[in-house]
Amino acid sequence: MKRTEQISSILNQRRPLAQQIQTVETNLQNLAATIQKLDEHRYNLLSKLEDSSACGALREVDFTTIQETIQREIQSLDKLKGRFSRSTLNIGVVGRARQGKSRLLQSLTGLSSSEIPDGDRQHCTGVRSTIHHNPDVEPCGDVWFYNEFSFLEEVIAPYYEKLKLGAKPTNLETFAQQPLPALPKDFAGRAVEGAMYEHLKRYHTNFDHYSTLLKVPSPRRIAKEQIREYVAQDTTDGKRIYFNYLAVREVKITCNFPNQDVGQIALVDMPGLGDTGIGDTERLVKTLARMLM
Ligand SMILES: Nc1nc2c(ncn2[C@@H]2O[C@H](COP(=O)(O)OP(=O)(O)OP(=O)(O)O)[C@@H](O)[C@H]2O)c(=O)[nH]1
Ligand SMILES: [Mg+2]
Repeated sequence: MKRTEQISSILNQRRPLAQQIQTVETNLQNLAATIQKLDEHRYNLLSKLEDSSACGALREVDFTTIQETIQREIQSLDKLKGRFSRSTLNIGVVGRARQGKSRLLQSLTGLSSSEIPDGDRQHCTGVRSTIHHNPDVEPCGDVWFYNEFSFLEEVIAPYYEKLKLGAKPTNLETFAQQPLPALPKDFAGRAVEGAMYEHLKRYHTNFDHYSTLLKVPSPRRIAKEQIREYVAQDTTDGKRIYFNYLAVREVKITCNFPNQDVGQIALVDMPGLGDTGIGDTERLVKTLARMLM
């Protein structure tokens, strides 16, 4: 079987699963509606009943927890449905920094270092990018930035928690203008925490280089020539003058794969593990989930 057919066959096997998930979701929504009615009925009964032990027993039924569980399940199913409905097979590459992940993706697709930056100096890939094939448009990128809230919550707060740095900054000005709290003495000489603290310093020291991007609407469309300055940490000749990546949550790159037969594959390029200092396990799990779907 040709590669195109093999990829299509996997995608076709996956689609009916999205339908099945939809059925389960609808059932759960009906269940939630029925429980809501039961709950209303309970309140009606409570106002009429005089038997105190029966009233007590009725009050004890915990519909709230059941409803919360159902909503959580619906959210998880929604995510799964999204994955099974995709029109591409997503393949991610995970590994430590400078092992050739980006270069491997270049070889697989025939793309160049302008779309998938690689580098022979230090850590190169700065953010996760998903690379899609579309022969009908000019190659370009769509960049999603963190905003003030998500940047503080998802990027900065975990450093403050894991490194026990005290109260987390509640706005960008506080983060930028106040000096970083010192690393607690318990962590002195510890490699992992020390490296994490260096990463946090990178956000703090270079704040002025990327902070305006936290206020621009997402996604921002960029030309192929600009991709590197949003996803990489250095220029092709190794100059570490790029800081945009610190404000970037994700980049979607659309281009024309020279190997058209793998067009229905989307590739996920990731920063090397150990590079961002935090959230590696979480990132790994997310990427594996993408690959398995
Ligand atoms: N000779 C040779 N060089 C390679 C090979 N794979 C990667 N390289 C080079 O090794 C260097 C690092 O490769 P990258 O693809 O940037 O590594 P990475 O794993 O993406 O690194 P990070 O983005 O920092 O995590 C680059 O200069 C690549 O061109 C290979 O198979 N042979
Ligand atoms: Mg890379």
